[in-house]
Amino acid sequence: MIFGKILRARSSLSQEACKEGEMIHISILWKHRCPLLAARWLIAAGIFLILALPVSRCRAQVKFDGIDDDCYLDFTWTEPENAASTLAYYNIYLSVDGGEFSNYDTVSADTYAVPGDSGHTYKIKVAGINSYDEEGLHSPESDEILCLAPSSDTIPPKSTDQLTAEEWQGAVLLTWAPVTLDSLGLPESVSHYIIYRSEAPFFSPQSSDSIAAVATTTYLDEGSGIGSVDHNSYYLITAVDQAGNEGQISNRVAEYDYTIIPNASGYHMFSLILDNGQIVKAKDLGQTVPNCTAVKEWDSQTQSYASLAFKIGETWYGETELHLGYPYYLFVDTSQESTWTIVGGVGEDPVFTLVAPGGNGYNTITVPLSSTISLAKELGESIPHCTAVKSWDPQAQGYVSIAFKVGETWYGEEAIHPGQPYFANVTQGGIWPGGKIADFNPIAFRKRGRN
Ligand SMILES: [Ca+2]
Ligand SMILES: [Ca+2]
Repeated sequence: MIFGKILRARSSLSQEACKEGEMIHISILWKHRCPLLAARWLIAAGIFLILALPVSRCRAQVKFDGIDDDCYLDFTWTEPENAASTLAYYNIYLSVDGGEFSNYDTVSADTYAVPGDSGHTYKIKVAGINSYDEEGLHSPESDEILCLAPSSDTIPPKSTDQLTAEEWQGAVLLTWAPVTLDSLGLPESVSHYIIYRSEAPFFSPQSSDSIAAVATTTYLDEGSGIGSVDHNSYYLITAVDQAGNEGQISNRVAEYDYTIIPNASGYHMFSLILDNGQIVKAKDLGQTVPNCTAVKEWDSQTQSYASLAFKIGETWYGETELHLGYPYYLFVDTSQESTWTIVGGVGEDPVFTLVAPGGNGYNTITVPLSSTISLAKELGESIPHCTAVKSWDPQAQGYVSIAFKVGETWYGEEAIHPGQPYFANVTQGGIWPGGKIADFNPIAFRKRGRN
């Protein structure tokens, strides 16, 4: 698709305008490549010229022509209706960078393409020549046209940290603020945005990850993994300017699903793995999960469960602030299998302070989205002073041992999934992951999601 833009034109001349003879309109066509295709563009100011020729009646009809994808300035004018009998050709006079006009070329057509060099300005005027080689009056000068070739803009657009995601009718609706500056903070003309999707949370976008290019600031992905616990979709976008420079990546957003199994009544263990900006307190989480009536957490200091929120009638109670990335237990009463989907911002990895009151203690953890751990025994091995790892079985309403240590050897071949909660026993206090206390700021984390 090619875009051409006419800056100024007049499609017909009034009879009054044709006082002293015959006049011809000249217009310039300003054109550039389709932004979606690529790189070149010309910034131009329009012109229109009136040309006197030794021919008869004036009935101008402006014709626009020359839409293509190169770096040419196409001037177009209209031959008077009765000029054909006397008009032989036109002289083209060209001025570069405000210099003197010189006879640049001749043309028998009523259009002429001046090859433009980036950063230079061009003006033309034309004069008709009749069959006796007599030159008519020169037309007025065109406006000055600045040519900006593709190579002149090498500064990519700024990245956005304003990408948000929400669920909309079973699809992921992405929304972002328009990018209006380049990476230097100067005004930028963005041509389009590229949307990338991957099942790897912290993927580096490749062209194969791009799922769409849009000029708008929203995108609805109907091919997301919503509803599938085995396929979760992670997104980021980039902005591309008119010259084809692609900016740095945006913040990341995602969808993530947990299975709700049919249970007479029982707890599920979910992690608040994404930030949708709306689940802040315990009661918010309870309200979000279908058929949920209570929210608890594991208190590792006392080695017991603590109630955080509950529902009485239709009213939820529970003002405790939750921690993004942390596991919670949700009491769900449903006879149908379903999924709980959370859609929102991907934050920094949570960090867990593990405790061992009396020299032994269980702690709840979430395997971070950035984790590359794939087996339960590797998870156990990565946790300082860990001796056993369990997962919650909502069907049995109990824990299942998935990894344990005998002597110095870890056993446990079960697959581990980022974003999933686990129960780990330690014999001394420690920090996981990372081995040091990270600067985890739940508020900053929250800002990355949807506001
Ligand atoms: Ca730019
Ligand atoms: Ca999914």
